[in-house]
Amino acid sequence: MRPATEALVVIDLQNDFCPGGALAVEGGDEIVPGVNALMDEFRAVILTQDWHPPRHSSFASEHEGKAPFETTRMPYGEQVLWPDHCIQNSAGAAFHPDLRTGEADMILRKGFRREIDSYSAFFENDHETPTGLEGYLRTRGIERIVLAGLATDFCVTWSALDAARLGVAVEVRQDLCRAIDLDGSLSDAIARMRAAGVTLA
Ligand code: VGL
Ligand code: ZN
Repeated sequence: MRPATEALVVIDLQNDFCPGGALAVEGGDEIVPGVNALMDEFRAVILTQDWHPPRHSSFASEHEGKAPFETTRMPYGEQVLWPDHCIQNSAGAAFHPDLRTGEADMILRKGFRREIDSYSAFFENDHETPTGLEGYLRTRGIERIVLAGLATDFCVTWSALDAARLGVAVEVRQDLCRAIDLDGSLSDAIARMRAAGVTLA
């Protein structure tokens, strides 16, 4: 058992990011058994859930003439446009059916404001609007997090970089993550995590 100062944070292990889902990540479902097993080592387990209202501004379908995986300029910066995914209360937004959700101390939902996307578990994509996770970790005395989940090069990386910026020690279990990998986004993400001092296991 690990010390109470460490938490496992499982990012977006939801049906829409698994094979057959709206924004399927190759092999996304393969990590479920390993993530489940890892939960037994931790005194604190947090799950995040991508949780968009219908017509969310990150959906390509909201931008005329745009296709999924193209980008657009939003007031807060460049935004990749996605297929409609993880719509609140839909089957696609549910956790993978084999994930041990009962082990979670907290389930953190993000991306619920229509006008702004939220990849990171800590901040929305403006890098300013907090989700509340920092306060949760600090008030529980958690100083180190281990990350697993989907997708390596988006929500996992953005969460890891924010943790490092906040002074929370962070390890990414690459074997328990899978990537979308748009135009080299995975190698880019790994380089940025390395540079930020994230432990890549
Ligand atoms: C994610 C794209 C859009 C993720 C979420 O979980 O990595 N990616 N929404
Ligand atoms: Zn999303």
